[in-house]
Amino acid sequence: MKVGIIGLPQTGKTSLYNALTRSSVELNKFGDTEVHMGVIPVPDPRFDHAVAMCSPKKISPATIELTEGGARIERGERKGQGDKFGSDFFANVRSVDALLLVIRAFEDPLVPAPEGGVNALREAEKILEELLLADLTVIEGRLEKLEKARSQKRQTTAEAVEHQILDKIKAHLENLQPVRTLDLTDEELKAVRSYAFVSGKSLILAANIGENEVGSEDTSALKTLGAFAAEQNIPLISFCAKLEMEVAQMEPQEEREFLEAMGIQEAARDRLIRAAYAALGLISFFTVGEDEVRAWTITLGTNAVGAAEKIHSDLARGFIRAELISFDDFRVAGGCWDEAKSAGKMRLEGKEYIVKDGDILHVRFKV
Ligand SMILES: Nc1nc2c(ncn2[C@@H]2O[C@H](COP(=O)(O)OP(=O)(O)OP(=O)(O)O)[C@@H](O)[C@H]2O)c(=O)[nH]1
Ligand SMILES: [Mg+2]
Repeated sequence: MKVGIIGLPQTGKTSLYNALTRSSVELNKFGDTEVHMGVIPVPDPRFDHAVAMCSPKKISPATIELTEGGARIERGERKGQGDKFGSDFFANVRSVDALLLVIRAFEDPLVPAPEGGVNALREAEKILEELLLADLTVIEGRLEKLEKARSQKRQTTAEAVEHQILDKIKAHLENLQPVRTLDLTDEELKAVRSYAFVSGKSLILAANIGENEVGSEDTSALKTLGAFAAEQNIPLISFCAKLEMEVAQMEPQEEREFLEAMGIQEAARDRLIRAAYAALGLISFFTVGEDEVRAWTITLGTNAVGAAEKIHSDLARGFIRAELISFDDFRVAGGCWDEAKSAGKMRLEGKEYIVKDGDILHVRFKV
């Protein structure tokens, strides 16, 4: 899964990137247009439990690929100009599955604020609108070509279908609704997948709050943003990027103590990753053994063959049965696969079985 961090200048995007990936990319490097990319393991206590029980030679947790930076927004130089979104603003996130939108909610006289001051709600609304506009621009450009072809009676059947779907999406966008909320059939989705509409991606709002607000996150600004997010059905998470960046450099023990002292229940790293999983409707299943304990990411509702396919296409092609232990049974049995199996916790499931979050699978197959 790929996640892209976006947001206005000086909102804490790079700080958040550093916190999530435990890196130390330099902040405030003037004119930095570099794209940063990092792979982070998905924290999962069930996975840790399986590793402890199986002591495998190899450990492969689920991962998220994170990108940040590269997009240019020019700060309006004169009053009233506002921020200008370059055409490349969303270019770097076309290929991601989910967007992490950083909203500035911290006051700091040393960090240049947007025109009109810090206003989390206005900022969120602004970017959401930019997402819609970016998609509209793409659609209008394409529709112009399609219309020309139609008027010259040289439109293919595929183009006619595409034309119809784009008209539908355009109307939706013009109603200020993101592609994300438009009900499209699988076929329609397939026909326009290559556009990678930015307003069609899963979205998570990440409010970057000040150090002094940590632990008492009921400020009126956050409440207003929260109400907006709820109304738009967008998950919202608040954190302090500056602190989280420091936390990410600590040893686990030190980190726990620091978070506790600050009144932070759980590092933003863990909360954000979980939110991204949930927003994308993703779950994990595991394969366990002495050689490797591995977490696999699938979408909610994937059946046993689909899960097998994830591991290897041969497993799906020659699928016979899935040997399966639910995570709760696995935990109760103690030990690794063999112990749970001896305890009578293993079941056999067919192709159509819908894999549950945390299931432990072993695919019987023959090719
Ligand atoms: N007080 C405070 N300052 C922060 C916080 N998060 C980031 N900053 C500061 O804000 C400035 C910008 O942070 P970055 O992480 O570089 O923000 P950015 O969005 O990557 O900025 P650009 O790349 O310039 O768009 C830095 O000086 C940070 O130290 C925060 O939670 N509190
Ligand atoms: Mg930056």
